[in-house]
Amino acid sequence: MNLLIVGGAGFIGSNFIRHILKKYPTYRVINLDKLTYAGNLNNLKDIEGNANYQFIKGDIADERTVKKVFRLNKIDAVINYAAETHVDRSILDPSAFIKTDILGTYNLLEGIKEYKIAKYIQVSTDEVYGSIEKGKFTEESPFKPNSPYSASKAGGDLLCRACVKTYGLPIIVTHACNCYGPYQYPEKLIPLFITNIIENKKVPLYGEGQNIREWLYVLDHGNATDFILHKGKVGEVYNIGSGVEKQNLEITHFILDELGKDEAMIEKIKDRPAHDFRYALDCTKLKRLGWQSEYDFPSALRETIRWYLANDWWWKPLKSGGYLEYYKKQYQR
Ligand code: NAD
Ligand code: TDX
Repeated sequence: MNLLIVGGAGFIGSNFIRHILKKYPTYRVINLDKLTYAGNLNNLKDIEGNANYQFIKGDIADERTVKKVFRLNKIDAVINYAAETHVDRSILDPSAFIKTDILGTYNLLEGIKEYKIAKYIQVSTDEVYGSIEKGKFTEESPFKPNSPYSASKAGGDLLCRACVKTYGLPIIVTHACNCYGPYQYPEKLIPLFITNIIENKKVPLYGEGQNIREWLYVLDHGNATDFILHKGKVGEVYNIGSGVEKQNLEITHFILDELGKDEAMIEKIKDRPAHDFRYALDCTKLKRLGWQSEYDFPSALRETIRWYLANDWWWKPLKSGGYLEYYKKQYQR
């Protein structure tokens, strides 16, 4: 199979490419990525020389770039990981989110229509459903996005829905919960807190740290996407979750304990605007199809902490740009 992976130099996409090349030695992977601040060829250093792997630098918001990739390559399936993904950045400057997550998705959909691609997976998030105090979101839950990030993702997802209904395009949309694991940019909760503590810096916890997220190991996200690529039904939507719900404060204590530090390292800061209280996914549909998660939370988070301890060559340069300090200042009490 010839796979076009879009946004494969980021966190989830790079872990997925590694998984695919290892599990399916006959598959060929093209990785189309703009290499934004979050795209990093160091994420794929170990497979650079693999004969079945090719990297193309390009922006999906540019129609000509996308058309050229479809025209010049034989592609059986497309998986779209490319997005601007950080909620805090979307609050400070939404423009790139609109361009990539909506217009970029549109350009890819035009490509699969014109070149009659057999399968397209739109990798999306639980955040499009909004926040839920009790119970879980199903695939039928309405979209109620609260941040410019989730609104942009919802826009891309709705274009997918429209293309299924209007043109019968072979699209599957997935909504996953929060992921963690190796190669996650150190701006998201788990890698930011691990690397700050390793550097003996305080960790900026929004509000009282009561907000709840459902946490999925990145390799489980990869297993699920692999499963959906081969067994998922086109035109369908699938939630991908773990059932593991944790308050941010619990996550913070877990990391502090593992790294031998105490709560003196926590700095409670002003809350994120429109901070969603809780996300939780009902994954009955995907489980009925036969998928189940393989990794348990404490072991996988411990493994993640060990990875960041062993790989400061990877994350130290990413923390030196000053951007993290800049946007944290916007939230100070
Ligand atoms: P990431 O920010 O680590 O990586 C995004 C990648 O997309 C980067 O390599 C970047 O260079 C690339 N990209 C951005 N704009 C582009 C453009 N215009 N053209 C081409 N490439 C571009 O993101 P991630 O955490 O790996 O998330 C991947 C996908 O999964 C996203 O669509 C995100 O919404 C979704 N998702 C993420 C999570 C999570 O917890 N991280 C959970 C659910 C869903
Ligand atoms: O410094 C911080 N302090 C803090 O308290 C950061 C970065 C986060 N938080 C809180 C906010 C959230 O309640 O931790 C929780 C997780 O925050 P993020 O890591 O920013 O993730 P979230 O906002 O939940 O969105 C993530 O999950 C779904 C990803 O960034 C999205 O790309 C994905 O779609």
